[in-house]
Amino acid sequence: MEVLVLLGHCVLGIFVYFSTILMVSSSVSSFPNTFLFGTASSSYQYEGAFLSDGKGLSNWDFFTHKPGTIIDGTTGDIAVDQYHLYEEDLNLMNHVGVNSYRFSISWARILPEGRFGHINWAGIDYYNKLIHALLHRGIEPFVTLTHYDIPQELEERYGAWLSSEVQEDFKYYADICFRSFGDRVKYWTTFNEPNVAVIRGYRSGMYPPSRCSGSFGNCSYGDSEREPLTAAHNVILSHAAAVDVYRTKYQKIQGGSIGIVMNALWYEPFSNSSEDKLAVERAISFYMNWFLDPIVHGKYPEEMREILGLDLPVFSKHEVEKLKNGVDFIGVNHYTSFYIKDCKYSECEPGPGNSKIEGFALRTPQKYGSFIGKETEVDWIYVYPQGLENIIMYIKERYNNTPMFITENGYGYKDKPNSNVKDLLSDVERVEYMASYLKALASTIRKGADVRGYFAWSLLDNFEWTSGYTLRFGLYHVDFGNLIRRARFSAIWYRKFIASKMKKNSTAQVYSM
Ligand code: PNW
Repeated sequence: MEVLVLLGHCVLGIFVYFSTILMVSSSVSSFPNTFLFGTASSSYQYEGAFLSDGKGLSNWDFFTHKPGTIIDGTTGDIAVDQYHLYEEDLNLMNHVGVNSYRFSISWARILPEGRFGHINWAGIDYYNKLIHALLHRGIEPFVTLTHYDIPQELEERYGAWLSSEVQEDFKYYADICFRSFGDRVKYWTTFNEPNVAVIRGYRSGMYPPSRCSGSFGNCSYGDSEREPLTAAHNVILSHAAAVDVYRTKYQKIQGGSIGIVMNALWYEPFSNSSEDKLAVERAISFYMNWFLDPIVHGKYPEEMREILGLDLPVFSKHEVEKLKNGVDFIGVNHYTSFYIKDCKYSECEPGPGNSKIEGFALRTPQKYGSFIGKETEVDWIYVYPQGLENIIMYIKERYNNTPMFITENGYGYKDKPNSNVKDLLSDVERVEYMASYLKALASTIRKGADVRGYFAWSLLDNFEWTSGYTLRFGLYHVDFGNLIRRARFSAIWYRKFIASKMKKNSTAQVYSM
């Protein structure tokens, strides 16, 4: 019915629909049979049930309940209520035809007080039911241990990522997850975008624990030039501790793999000058290689050491040994690209880009009035599919073609409260975006990049962090009044796309009781 309404009403839609199918059909053979096509989500943005069945409070529960933190004053208390509606959502996934689902576990649902309290068996039970329901449908679970949300207890006891104590907590939590779910979960990632979490948590203060200093933001506490480095260091060592547990206790028996998910932007130099080109290298290092270099090569990037000196923590010999080759795969969240302008050798105004913690590189979406790619309704997304190709090839070279997954890629619209059903569902620009990025992805595979999966962000509209419910990233529209889900044009398009590229069940292990 909705299909008819959409196609009937939207001539432009039909045109784009067929032209995008044609656009991508040339790459039919680029995606291997075992390729994972899925959608991605996270516990805080989807689950709701924030106090149900013994769950503890997370840092995000705490943060969203403080007035003035979220643009529309909302919280993830209910979100899309996947905690109760997961069967319905998995049916939608089956309808789209995905063979994988990326979700995250709520740490505070499993360990309400971190390692200082009890295991919440009701939480374990929920994820067991979810995993069972996925495997029953031939959908492979792809699990993130922490997607920004941590038990608030850790914040209050010792300042979470600012203390090395957190490594013990993360290791303890990871061990419980591997032990409880690892017989069925074959893809694990430790962190989602720790670069975004520490930059927004400790440099700009936009995210919990709202710490920053000086002109970096408006916070009561913090040190924007140092704390992000300490937090990142503890994240990296926590990652290494969890990988060590997995490799020594579980991997041989369970046969899965483990990685980390980074937010990866692509940057083009603002000009052809060698200064701007060097600034691009620094920008990538200060954003992504900051975490990946230690995890893969055992040390921080040279550019960071040079600029930050002793502000940058040091790994002990023993830690370096533990760190090296600390991933089986790299998860890449990629949405957009920016220009980079040098602020090391060139004069820049005081303000964004002009600090050592940013590597003296200024990020800007436009040069001389023209944007790097088509603007969207989300103020940080510009459509530049070449950026996906470039960042994948960059990661391939720098990290010895470690297997990669595109763990997020997606397109958002502003919420328009008074739209009619037809407008709510005809997301033509999203289809164009996805088709162009998937085409760029196919090209990297043809060029030899070992990319093994693609997850669209996201199946459903959901709680978009500090933007609350004002931005919509879903292939399905969600009415937040009654939680009804409705297929958008993009859901139907993705279904056709996947059907033309893969055989279902090729990798999913069907689990039966
Ligand atoms: C991701 N950037 O964050 C998160 O993993 C999701 O939880 C979120 O809902 C999604 O993107 C959409 O916003 C990002 O600077 C943070 O390009 C920063 C960027 C991109 C994505």
